[in-house]
Amino acid sequence: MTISALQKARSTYQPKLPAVFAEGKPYKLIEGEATTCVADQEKIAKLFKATYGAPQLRFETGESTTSDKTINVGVILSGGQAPGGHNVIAGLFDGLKSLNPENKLFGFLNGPGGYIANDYQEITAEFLDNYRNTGGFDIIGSGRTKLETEEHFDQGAENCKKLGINAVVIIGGDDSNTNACLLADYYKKNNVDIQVIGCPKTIDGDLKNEQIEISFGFDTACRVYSELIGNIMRDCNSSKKYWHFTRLMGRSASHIALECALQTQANICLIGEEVREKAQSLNEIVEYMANVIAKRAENGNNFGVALIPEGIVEFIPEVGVLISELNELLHHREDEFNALEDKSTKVAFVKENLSAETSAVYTSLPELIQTQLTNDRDPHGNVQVSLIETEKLMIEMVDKKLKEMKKAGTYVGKFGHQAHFFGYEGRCAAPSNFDADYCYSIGYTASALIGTGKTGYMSSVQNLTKPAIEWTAAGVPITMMMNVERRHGADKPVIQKALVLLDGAPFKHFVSKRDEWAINTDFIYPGPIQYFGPTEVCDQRSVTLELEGK
Ligand code: FBP
Repeated sequence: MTISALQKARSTYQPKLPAVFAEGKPYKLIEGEATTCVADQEKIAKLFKATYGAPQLRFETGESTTSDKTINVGVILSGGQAPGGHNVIAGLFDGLKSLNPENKLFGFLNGPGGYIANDYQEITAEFLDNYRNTGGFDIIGSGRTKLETEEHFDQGAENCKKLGINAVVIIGGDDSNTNACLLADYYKKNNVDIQVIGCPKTIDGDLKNEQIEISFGFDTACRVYSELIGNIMRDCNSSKKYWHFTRLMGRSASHIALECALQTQANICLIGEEVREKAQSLNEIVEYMANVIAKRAENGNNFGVALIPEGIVEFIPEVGVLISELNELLHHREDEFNALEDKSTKVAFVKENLSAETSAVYTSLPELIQTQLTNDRDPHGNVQVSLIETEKLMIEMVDKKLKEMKKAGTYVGKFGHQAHFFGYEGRCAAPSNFDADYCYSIGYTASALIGTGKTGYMSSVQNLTKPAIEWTAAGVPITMMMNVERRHGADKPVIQKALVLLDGAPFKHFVSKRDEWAINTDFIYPGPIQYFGPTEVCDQRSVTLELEGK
């Protein structure tokens, strides 16, 4: 197999570990106080009788408390790709081998579906070596099948039994870790001898809390997008003729857009959580953007960069209502809808069957967006925001608004525009040094949790603004992160999603600067991720992490 010169050089990179694991010394487990959960304590305690209330854990150098009996472990990659997944597996593998060289690691193929179907591959040292420090989840593949019914759990246990597997590591986002928690509780309650450990993954950065400082992949993905945004900024600052409307991934939370705005100082960045808090209508958002464009035009600057988080559509009150009415309609009348022949009859069907007010909102949207809103739902019946071209919606509406302003004499410029969507470009990038180290440490910590017989824990590496040697390795009971939410008409225990906090340091910093960045051309050009060189260039932390750390 031919590999790039960078991949070859990068394969020799030895990811850094927290001091407790770095020197291969024995380590011991320290148990903290019993825990509760973020909300709905009684309900969560009842739902997770076997695992609720477990103590927080951390590892320290000292007389070993780990078992050296042979362990076989299964690993699953779940959901969207995030840079560093291969290093979680590498850390897990190396950690397991350090406990006992006879330990084995099996990868279930293509996500949780492989766990149910017993599709697996043994991960050997030779096989793994091709994947160290690389992006992607292709080592074993990923998938979005949900592991949530007792039949799935029993089938998985049956498959583990055949392979002699005593522990399963689920690398996933909030939903997959919620299911890891259900799985751990189910096995413990039924005396099934399989431990379950979760690892916090998602570029969206919305699986975080006091114990999980950031999900892995966020750092690298944001660096890739910021590099591209910076390049676009230099281009538009050179030709001075386009506004670039750029949509960024993030299914729900706007962390990615916010981080990219902080890294590049874009002229406009919308934040979904603020839109919801202020109940801003689509028209108000369009007015805000048009006013910034008009103001820059007054100074002769008919160019700029606007960042739009893909999840924003669901935060705009009237569009959020439209999407949930649409989800209901297409769920309940799916067959009727699917039988319709072409796009225009589908759009007409939707217009007729929404409530009058919502139908008016739908009708006011550009035709392209009307069609996109009726596209296929995800496996849970929700609209797939990554398929809605909000950047084009905004361009069309802003263009209309600017024409009105021109007529009224309040806009003097020329609106040339380009649309971009950055998402898939960053999800499989070679992990930054931070993600390479962080992921390897998360995997290694997972092996330590397994070696000490724990279940229902998320592997947690903390103190991340400090150099890796000062990081701490910990275990957090997944139940601690749970609350009860209404999902599809039923109360469900779920890990609380971390949205952008409007009183948090990153957002506050952005607010203190955004008016300046809107009018001036204060662009920062971050350039590509650097893997080799001075530490201030290669080991930077995301601005979000730095500001939250302070
Ligand atoms: P996860 O939450 O599973 O990590 O995935 C996040 C994400 O990358 C979102 O940013 C995006 O909306 C979505 O996945 C796209 O999903 P898909 O890969 O199925 O197109």
